[in-house]
Amino acid sequence: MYHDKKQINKQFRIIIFIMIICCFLGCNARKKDFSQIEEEDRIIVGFSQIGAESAWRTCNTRSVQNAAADQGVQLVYDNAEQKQENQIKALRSFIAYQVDVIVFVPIVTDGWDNVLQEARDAGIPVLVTDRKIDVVDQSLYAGFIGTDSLKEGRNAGLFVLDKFENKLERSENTEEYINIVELFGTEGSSVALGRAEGFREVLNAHPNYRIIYSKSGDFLRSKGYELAVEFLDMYEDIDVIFSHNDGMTLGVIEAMEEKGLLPGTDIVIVTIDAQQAAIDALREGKVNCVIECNPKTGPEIIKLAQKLAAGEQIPRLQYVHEEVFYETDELSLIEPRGY
Ligand code: GYE
Repeated sequence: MYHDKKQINKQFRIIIFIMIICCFLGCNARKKDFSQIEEEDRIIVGFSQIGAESAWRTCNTRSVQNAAADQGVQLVYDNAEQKQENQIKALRSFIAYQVDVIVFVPIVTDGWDNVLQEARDAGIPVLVTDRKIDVVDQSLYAGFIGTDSLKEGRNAGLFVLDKFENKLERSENTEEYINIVELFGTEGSSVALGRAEGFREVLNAHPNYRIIYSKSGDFLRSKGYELAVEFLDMYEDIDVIFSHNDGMTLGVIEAMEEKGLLPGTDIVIVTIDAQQAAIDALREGKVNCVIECNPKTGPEIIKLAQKLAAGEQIPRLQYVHEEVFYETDELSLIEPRGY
């Protein structure tokens, strides 16, 4: 009986698969990874990734793809090219295809309630990773695994306090301010909101620290460069740049050097991700603090997806291990980053 049901289910999936292919071929949809024909009894995971905007992101994607291959899990991957509407389309195609589990990186926190309700109605468990979501009914997803952006922001604030406390203590002038520029990540993303909140939580207790400029560079190097050109023209007395990711920081360094400024010396820079280029900049004295945001979550993600496919419970909230790299550390000991 069970085998007949499974056979019917498989036939149904193949019919759906053919219909989806015809649909996508017909409407010239974005490339999707439905190319692999379902193999008997392999878990099928639909993975909706937001894009390829940074070295962090491409490493994260590679980590999930490699882990799925290592575990014999069939991964149906979709690159949303930075658009939430593409993610929602992908989730709906995963539901139509009746994947066993959905794993997705929500580009922003809001707007997921309806599609997650559809996934639940279809009996498909959902694992949220990297960025968090705000939904009315928390049971619409099984759990979250990713990085603690609030802690990343706090660590950035603590570094800035430590870096400038002596300067302020020596100063007679109680009106002396530490002027901070913030390069914000993607508007509405939980990681940018968390980093900003954690940073402010630490500095709000110290009135001599003020954020004089904060704009979104969308985690993109090109926008980091554009914003740097703007704020370096606007302000002469910037003490600190707090950048939500290394990609934007690399754009800032480029703009500063074009103006003859010394990044890491003329202006202190604290940045998040810890991609190799940022560690190299730390070693060159071009940035002063690099906060790790670990993209290599693939093995843990696939392990959790396998649990969900087996009908098991998973932790609601799981943070991955992260470090902070300071200019005063023994930097030769940092392992190659791999991204
Ligand atoms: O910091 C950035 C990427 O969501 C933690 O997104 C991720 C962030 C990361 O583009 O480089």
